[in-house]
Amino acid sequence: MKILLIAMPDTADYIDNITRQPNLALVSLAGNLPGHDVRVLDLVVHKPHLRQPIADILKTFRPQIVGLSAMSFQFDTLLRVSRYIRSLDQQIIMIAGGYHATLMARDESAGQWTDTLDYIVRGEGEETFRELVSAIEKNSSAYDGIPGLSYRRGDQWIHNGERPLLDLTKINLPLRTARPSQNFFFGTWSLDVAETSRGCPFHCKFCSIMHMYGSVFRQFPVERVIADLQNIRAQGTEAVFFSDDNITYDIGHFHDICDAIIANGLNDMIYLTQVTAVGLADNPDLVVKMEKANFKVAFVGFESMEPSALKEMKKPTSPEKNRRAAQLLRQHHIAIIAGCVVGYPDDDWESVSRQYRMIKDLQPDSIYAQFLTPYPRTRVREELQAESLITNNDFSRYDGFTCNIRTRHLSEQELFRCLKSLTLRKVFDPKMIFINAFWKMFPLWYILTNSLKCVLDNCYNVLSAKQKIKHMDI
Ligand code: B12
Repeated sequence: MKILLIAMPDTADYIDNITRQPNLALVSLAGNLPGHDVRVLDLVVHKPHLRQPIADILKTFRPQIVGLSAMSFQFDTLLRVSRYIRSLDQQIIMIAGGYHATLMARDESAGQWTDTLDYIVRGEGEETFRELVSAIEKNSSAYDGIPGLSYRRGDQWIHNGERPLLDLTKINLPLRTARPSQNFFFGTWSLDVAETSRGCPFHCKFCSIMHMYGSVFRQFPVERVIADLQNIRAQGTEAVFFSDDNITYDIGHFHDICDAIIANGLNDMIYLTQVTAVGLADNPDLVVKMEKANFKVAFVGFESMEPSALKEMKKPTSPEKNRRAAQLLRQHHIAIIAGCVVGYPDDDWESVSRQYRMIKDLQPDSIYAQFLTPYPRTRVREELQAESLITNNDFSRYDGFTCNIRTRHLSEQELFRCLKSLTLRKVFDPKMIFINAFWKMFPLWYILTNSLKCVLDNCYNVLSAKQKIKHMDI
């Protein structure tokens, strides 16, 4: 069968200013559909002009099945893309997957999807999607035997039981050649995304992944990871972002990955990854090895320097661990993107400013400052709802950088203005400029693309007290 897989174009402001990431899920699905002709379209490459590239590939490739992937803030776009495709070709079978579809398939709001979607794949998709495609190919309507599938009967969804978590040793490598173009970057490096594990056993209240993987952590075999990295290098890609939720959970496995990267001479590529502060702080020798393996950027979920806020959010770290992790990364020349979250129920202007200042004192190279966001089906959503602290339920605004809450002391506008003015002032803070690794890595790009855009965006944000909406032509 001819299968077109489409990743949504929506991105949060901060992301646009520093990276364009390919969707890993869809090339993983493509690698697990032997015998089928699969193409992957990352619409982020084409935004805001989406109609032409979609119409072109429908005309030239003529897919029978279209699979669509979206996070919660991208799902509105998914529905519009799906309806646009239907307006061009009534026969196409439309299938949705990914976070929002998994979280909300059984929610009444899914009733609004039946005009355009035929199937929903919940959870990990490699096996469910393969079984669904072969059932469609055989024209069999025996869908009730496929775990993890929701299928439409008229305007009703029928939900099959959950699929157990996949055996990662049985998942084929991603088919990265299924993408027509490799136009992705971090700064001035060409970029691709890979994974060495899935899942995280922690229970942070704002996180959605336990609805995908429960609290189970699974590792991919080291040989498989190396084979995947060799595929990426063979395409001439310079840098790889590891999308693991918690690559520092199994320290032994991460050591083995670094050793294998070095042993296979793959440390001529640049590595970026998300890490936990606690994982690094307790394992300084790991950071030594990360440097040898050519890790250059670490996205660290510090989240807060306030013990009560960390406790409140069940985030297993402490201000001391955060400081230690930051110190180790700087010592080993790994740039720090500091993740921090503001807008906890008791936050006021002073506490948010203090938080931001304390995160800045970790001397990061960039600050990824988000508002506490009540993503669907998270513990934090229940708690904020119970206190009527959620000010907006339109999930298309849930990109982490738009404020959808208030606190007991700040309105949504006040909280929004508070963080955006701190973000604006940061650009001119000598402490964030002169020791900044990104300045050294890509000076011109960092000034023109990152800093200038950050200033323009946040001037607009502070003056208008609202996040700019990015419109697409669909
Ligand atoms: C990599 C990543 C990023 C990257 C790049 C994302 C991108 N390409 O845009 C960066 C760091 C930029 C990022 C940013 C954000 N992210 Co992010 N991110 C991830 C992360 C860690 C990995 C995603 C991934 O590649 N997983 C590996 C692949 C193989 O798994 P998968 O995507 O789940 O796909 C599988 C299934 O979902 C399913 N599937 C998926 N799509 C489809 C489609 C079809 C047709 C089918 C059949 C099946 C299917 O099958 C796949 C294979 O099993 C996830 C957490 C996670 N582990 O998934 C968070 C996650 C997706 N991000 C999240 C969020 C909220 C964001 C932000 C909006 C805010 C923030 N927290 O930073 C921003 C903004 C994103 C943007 N685009 O601007 C949330 C989404 C929650 C929700 N309800 O939507 C997650 C779940 C994190 C969390 N802790 O809750 N993110």
